[in-house]
Amino acid sequence: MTNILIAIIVFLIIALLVQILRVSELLSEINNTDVNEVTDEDNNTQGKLYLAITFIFLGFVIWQMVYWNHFLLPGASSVHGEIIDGLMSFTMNLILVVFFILTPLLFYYAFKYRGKKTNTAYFYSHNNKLEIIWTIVPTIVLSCVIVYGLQTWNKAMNPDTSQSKVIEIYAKQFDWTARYSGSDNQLGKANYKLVKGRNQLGVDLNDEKSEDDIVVREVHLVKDQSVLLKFRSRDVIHSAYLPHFRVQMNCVPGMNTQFAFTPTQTTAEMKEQEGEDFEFILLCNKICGVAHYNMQMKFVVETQEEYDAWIAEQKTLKNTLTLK
Ligand SMILES: [Cu+2]
Repeated sequence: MTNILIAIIVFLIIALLVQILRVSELLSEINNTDVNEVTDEDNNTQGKLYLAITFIFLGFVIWQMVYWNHFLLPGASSVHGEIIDGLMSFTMNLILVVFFILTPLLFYYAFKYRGKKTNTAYFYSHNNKLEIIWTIVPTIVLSCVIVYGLQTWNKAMNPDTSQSKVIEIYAKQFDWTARYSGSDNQLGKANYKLVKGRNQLGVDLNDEKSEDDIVVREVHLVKDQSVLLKFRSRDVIHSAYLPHFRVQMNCVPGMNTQFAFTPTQTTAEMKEQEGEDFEFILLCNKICGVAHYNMQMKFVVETQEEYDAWIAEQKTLKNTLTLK
């Protein structure tokens, strides 16, 4: 109802403006003047409005940056996340510096060269020196940004995984399940054809590597210890997203993808920093269906002792499936 009323009001305001315009046209016809003629006074008003807009617009940008700053993620909680944050702040700062220099100039020149009755246009075809400067300077700056970006990508995507603990993250509509590879650090084979009853991941129980695999609904990691997440999806493309670790990887049916990282802060340390409600979470970042928003799994980062105590309580998959 409110929306209909707003629409009617907007329509009436437009109708009113049209009528005012019509009246002023009729008046000018009576007075024998041309309403479409632009006077120097009009140009002065427009020029000053440009100057006012510069301050209002830049003020609004600064206000947004300060007022909404708390919506940004806290600093990265992983080794590679810190270099990704570094790239992000470098790029943002570069953009902001250019923005805060160019925007005032743009509006100032619109004011400075506002129309005047006595002005005539100056003919200026082109200037080779200027063309060279504004081609070469952006080329050098952008090339540096690209090289910096590629180096960051290489460091983040190709870490040494020889010592990483292997954990499988399994996506399906609409939840996550994790499988620890156990003491052999090797995941048993799995196949979608074996998905049955409580064996929701389709793990091949005849494969001896699966003997010590542990299936859980919450992931525990040890601080400063590298972990290699291997992703699978049962149905559609999901995207495993761990914002605090700056980790994101697609989970594609029929394909294995992976991401290795090292957490640098425990959940307890983050709770001290960000408040008691803080949790590391795994989200799905692909709109994969109606309950997509519900795909969440808790990640806990803790000390080696806490982790050992937790993992000792977990039953192996083989045990869970044979204990009816
Ligand atoms: Cu999903």
